[in-house]
Amino acid sequence: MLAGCTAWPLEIANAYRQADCWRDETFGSMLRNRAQIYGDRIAITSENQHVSYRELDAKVDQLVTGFVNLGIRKNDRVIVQLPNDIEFFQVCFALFRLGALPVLALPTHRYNEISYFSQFAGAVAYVVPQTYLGCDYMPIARRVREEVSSLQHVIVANGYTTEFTSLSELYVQAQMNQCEVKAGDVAFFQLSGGSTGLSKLIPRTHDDYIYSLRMSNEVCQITEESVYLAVLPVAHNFPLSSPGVLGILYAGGRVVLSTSPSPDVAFPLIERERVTITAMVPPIALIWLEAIKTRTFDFSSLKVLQVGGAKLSEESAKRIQPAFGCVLQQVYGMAEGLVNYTRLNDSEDVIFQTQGRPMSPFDEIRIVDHNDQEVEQGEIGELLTRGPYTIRGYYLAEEHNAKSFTTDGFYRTGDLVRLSSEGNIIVSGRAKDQINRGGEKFAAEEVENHLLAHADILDVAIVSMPDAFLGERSCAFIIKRGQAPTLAKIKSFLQERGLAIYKIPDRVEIVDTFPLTPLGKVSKKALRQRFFKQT
Ligand code: J2J
Repeated sequence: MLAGCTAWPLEIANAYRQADCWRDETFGSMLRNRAQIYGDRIAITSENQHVSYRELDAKVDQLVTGFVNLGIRKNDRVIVQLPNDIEFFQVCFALFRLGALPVLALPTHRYNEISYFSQFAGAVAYVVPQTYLGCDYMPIARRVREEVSSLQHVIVANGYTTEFTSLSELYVQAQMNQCEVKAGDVAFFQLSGGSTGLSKLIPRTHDDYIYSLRMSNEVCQITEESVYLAVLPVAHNFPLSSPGVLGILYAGGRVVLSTSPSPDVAFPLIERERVTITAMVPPIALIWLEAIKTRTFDFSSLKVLQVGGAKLSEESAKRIQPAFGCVLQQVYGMAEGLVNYTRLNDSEDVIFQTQGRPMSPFDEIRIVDHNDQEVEQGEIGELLTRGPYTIRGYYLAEEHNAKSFTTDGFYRTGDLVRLSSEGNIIVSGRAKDQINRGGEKFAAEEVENHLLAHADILDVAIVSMPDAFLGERSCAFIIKRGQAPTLAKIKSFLQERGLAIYKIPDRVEIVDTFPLTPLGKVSKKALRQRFFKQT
């Protein structure tokens, strides 16, 4: 495995192979094979563009040659920051086929995140749109290109550039490129939500990720007749793999990409494209539930509406089926691996009240107390997990890995959960110092560190506060040094530092002191209790 990654122990890897979890398949060979089977069937639709399996495969070959001509090689890291567009998949599959490693940044990331990922990963290239949703990415690209010595190429995906390389120029006549990619190799990096400092890089192998697609397809009953509408940003693990775009391509189905989750865009797509399954975070489900009250669309093709990424309230869960006439599936997953689903034929109680159960019989879960002892059935504890598609360590993070994984390889999810009597997981809270703002996650510490650089701030604690729409928003408790900084000042300060907008606090409270835990650490729990009704 790539240096800096933690491999599964040999005997366990062999067991996963023998159990037919890992089938020695790579993304490159998977696409080739699907192109042979499904040929001219449409693989992906995006606005007025359609690409068939055969065309996708051919474009990917052209791009492999274009990347090789640029000097991109096996194991090179490439930051990919592309919106929901066919090009996202052409770029990723070309890198997969070449054995180069995409680092999947989100379109909402800004200078601060891109600069860090590029530096940390030692990236050689950055693939980015010129502009998207009002953001001009070129100043970010310019600065990162200047500051990160490993970064040799900025590849611009839409628009015209003389300054950088245009992606369109890299579709050249395909040559036979000898790229030896093994199924056990890392295929790409996902990003963690982060609990301390910046996001960690999550190495996912061809073997483990493809297994997760196969299991997801089985649980979600995906076939070549399935039509998946991607409304969430496809770089995110949920719309990418649960079963997401890649699951659908694995099954020979059809993907429809939406650049926005807005009902104005998504509802007509469901009707026109006869969408059978789509996935969203709870705030989008709430928007859809409101929008459907006043509009009539033919949703008769829609069989499954998945909600995950953050906790869905029981009250909202109950409204899905009557409003859309399809089954609700709750999905509790993580980019590190483990994905839990409610099953399509589960009872209403299970679908409304739980976040489902692991998708693979080889997923191992433990729910433990502070001393890593398993709690009694039904009690709340931290969820630990390991299995055939859950990583054994973050990339280049030895110290952090010692805290995030047990010595016997279980990943500490940082989620507080309990098991229902039938063995379904109910997410009940969080042990990690993270904010989950409607599915967008970040470590409180990352933002705290930025704010500590502000001249008027002596100390700061970022805390989640309950919110009816997003589930949570963030509040910065500040002990001031000079003048009390206002929310507007904090916002522009963080924006100037190039922080993604979703990480900017929604509220600022000036306090004199912080409540402390018996060990003398800031008690965020006490802060939350003092200021907000719920904890
Ligand atoms: C409560 N909390 C949830 C849920 C995730 C499928 C679906 C989601 C993700 C994802 C994913 C939750 N209820 N239904 O990768 O493949 C919180 C937990 C978890 C963290 C992981 C997938 N679903 N969460 O959201 O890596 O705290 O993955 O540990 O972005 O989101 O976040 P992420």
